Amino acid sequence: MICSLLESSTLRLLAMASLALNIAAAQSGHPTPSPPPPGAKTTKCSGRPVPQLDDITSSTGISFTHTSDPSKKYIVESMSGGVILIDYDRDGWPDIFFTNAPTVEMAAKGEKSLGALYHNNHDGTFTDVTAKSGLTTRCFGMGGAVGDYNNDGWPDIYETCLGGNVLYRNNGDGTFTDVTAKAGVADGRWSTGAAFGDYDGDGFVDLMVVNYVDFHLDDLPGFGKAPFCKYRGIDVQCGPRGLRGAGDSLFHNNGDGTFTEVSKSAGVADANGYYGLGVIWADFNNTGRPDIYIANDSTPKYLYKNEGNGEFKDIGLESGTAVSEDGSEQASMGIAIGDYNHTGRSSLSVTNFADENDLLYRNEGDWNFKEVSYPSGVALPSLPWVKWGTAFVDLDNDGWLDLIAVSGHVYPQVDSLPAGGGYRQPKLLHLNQKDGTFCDASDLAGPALKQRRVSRGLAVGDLFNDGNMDVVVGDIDGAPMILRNRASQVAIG
Ligand SMILES: [Ca+2]
Ligand SMILES: [Ca+2]
Ligand SMILES: [Ca+2]
Ligand SMILES: [Ca+2]
Repeated sequence: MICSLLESSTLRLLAMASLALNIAAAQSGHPTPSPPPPGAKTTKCSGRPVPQLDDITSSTGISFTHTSDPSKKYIVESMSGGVILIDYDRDGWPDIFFTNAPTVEMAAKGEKSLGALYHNNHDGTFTDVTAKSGLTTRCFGMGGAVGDYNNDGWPDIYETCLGGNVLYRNNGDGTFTDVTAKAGVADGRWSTGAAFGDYDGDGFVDLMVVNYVDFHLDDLPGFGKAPFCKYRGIDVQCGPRGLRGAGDSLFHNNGDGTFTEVSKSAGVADANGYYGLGVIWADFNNTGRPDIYIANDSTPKYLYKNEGNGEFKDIGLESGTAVSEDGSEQASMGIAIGDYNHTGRSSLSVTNFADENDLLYRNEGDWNFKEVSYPSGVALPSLPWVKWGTAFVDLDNDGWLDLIAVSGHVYPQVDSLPAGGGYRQPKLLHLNQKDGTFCDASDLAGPALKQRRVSRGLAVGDLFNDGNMDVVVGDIDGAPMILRNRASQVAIG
């Protein structure tokens, strides 16, 4: 909220009132977002080094390509493309797992997809070890999370899917075993985001899973057939507006390899059926007990405060993190978390749809967040694009977190429109100016970020142990991108 503490309660009341209006408007098509505030401008980075992100994919040996139906007639075909970094063999070098999803036509014939695990060979190349790793349970994959659920020191993988998620136990010898049934964490709905966090302090990580639309392959919404299946006058896939949402799951870790689903008693079941996409655990008020933040598409976001007794309370609206400053619910595809302004508190950034700016919620402490998207400089450059995976990451090693996001539209049909960002889109890079603001370096970090792609997943890590954080991007139409950060080879922006 861009206002003082006293003013903010008034603004939030207004926000709640306009929220009801927006939910009504949301029943048909895309509501019109508010225009940028007067005087909003982009600050291009200048007079400073800009880290160069080189596309080295072709020399890495990574040949994975996401399965794709080019027409994307169903929303479920637009939402995959997750990527996970995991040092599964604990050799000190991050390895990469890409999720994959079939087309609806394939799924109707009972076909599912195989993701891909690539082992980091320490020399800039990777080897496909999917088959021998046992990460071979096929599903309609989306994203996932890494956590050591059984405290044996080996990181395990949870993959989210449509119609049944998968928990892979890391056996510590380069192989995994699908333990979903024993662990009781399949869910079975259309799961998108997942995250591990120990909310009750018993030493075992618990698992929050968010679900998107109540989607059934045997009851497909007809392409272009209803008002909510139109975009700027053209026929597109239906949803999420107009479709039923799905609730969320919290799996409490019993400490014996099994979990118990406790979302109702914990207060995080999402009885509203909001369209969940992203989830993170973060200890927003530094009590040692992590809270939950959930990005819901086209509906208010949840900030679940950990009450310390196994229960959570949604304080999204009161905290200022449920909607934008003007009370709009937005598409909310990705979440980044980080102390970008060195206050000791975790702030939040959320990526949004085209014409909806990305959000920066500055954590002021005491559960008060200020939306500073425009004044911080991250909003305006984001407006043309449909943004997904995002992260706070210090790409130039100056000790201050920068912000990166990847983009790509959901409707291939937008290429027939005379205006707009198109289906394939570039990426966004905001460099931290150490004063609470960011400058735009999206077209200064080398050609890779400017290349138009249909990106979804984003993971950051030091792939080559050279002290520079690298970037891995999962695309839904085509191959992923491995972006090597050559922080030492800088261009002066
Ligand atoms: Ca490794
Ligand atoms: Ca483990
Ligand atoms: Ca726990
Ligand atoms: Ca930085």
